[in-house]
Amino acid sequence: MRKIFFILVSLNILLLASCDDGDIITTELDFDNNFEVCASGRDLVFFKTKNEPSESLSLKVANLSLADLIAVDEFGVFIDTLNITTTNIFNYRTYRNATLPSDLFCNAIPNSNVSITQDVESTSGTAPIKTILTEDDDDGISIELDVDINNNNDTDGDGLPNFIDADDDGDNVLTKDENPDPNGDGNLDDAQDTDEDGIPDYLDADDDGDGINTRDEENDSQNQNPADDITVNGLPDYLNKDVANLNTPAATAFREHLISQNYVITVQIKDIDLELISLDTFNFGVLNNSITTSSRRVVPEFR
Ligand SMILES: [Ca+2]
Ligand SMILES: [Ca+2]
Ligand SMILES: [Ca+2]
Ligand SMILES: [Ca+2]
Repeated sequence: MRKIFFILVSLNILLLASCDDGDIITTELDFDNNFEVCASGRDLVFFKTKNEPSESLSLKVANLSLADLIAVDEFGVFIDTLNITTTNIFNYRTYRNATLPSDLFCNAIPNSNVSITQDVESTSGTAPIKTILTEDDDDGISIELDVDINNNNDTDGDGLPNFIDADDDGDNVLTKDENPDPNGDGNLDDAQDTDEDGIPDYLDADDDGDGINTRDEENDSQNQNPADDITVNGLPDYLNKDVANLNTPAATAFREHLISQNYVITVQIKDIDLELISLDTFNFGVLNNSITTSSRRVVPEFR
């Protein structure tokens, strides 16, 4: 009789097939680290597939939505542990198909071209899920430098820490447009400093040193964008110390900020029993899906 055992070695599963003649055949199930998800009614199916040989691992989850997966708390974290049951079933399948179709899961009508050769399931175990949200201002400064270089997590005091503040000095000119790293080498020593006062433009409230704050140099249109107020020579007034119009109304609002969001959603499979297969812990991987990237818009309170 042919017996099949699975053991966990590091992050990989090794398939040991003990044949009648005593030979041991070892096959590595080397799924990559990503998994996918599809919604079916009120249920989700987490799945991952591979070819050569064609195999899949899947977990059906009842009463969980894609929105639930990114409903993080104030610290940007969502944690849940799903029970693998007769409702939430974990499956390992092998297929006769040389290449698996992209619509393998979540079809109301199963793909008639798919031929399953082996289908084993576990109705016990758990599936811990963890989501971690990271946000960035995409301002051209790494998150690490955005925090450290200023020794002040919120330079302009607008409530947005520098690593998610696209306008670090609150002058209504985006940091990425104030040339914080002209040669793009990650070293900010060459940051643009128009008035040469030792404070780079992206941290300087008065870039040209004419005594008028940059955000107040909107001589043409008061639209929270000093970059489009140009009086002479094609140079924005906020960078031209020879243009300082004291009659221009002072700024009354901050510009809108766009903050990008990235959700890293990981799933583990613990203590499953696939008939002849048992696993303590298997890293199902990181979700690859469009819901993991998003953004939010903020207009900081003016101060
Ligand atoms: Ca800020
Ligand atoms: Ca700025
Ligand atoms: Ca300066
Ligand atoms: Ca100025």
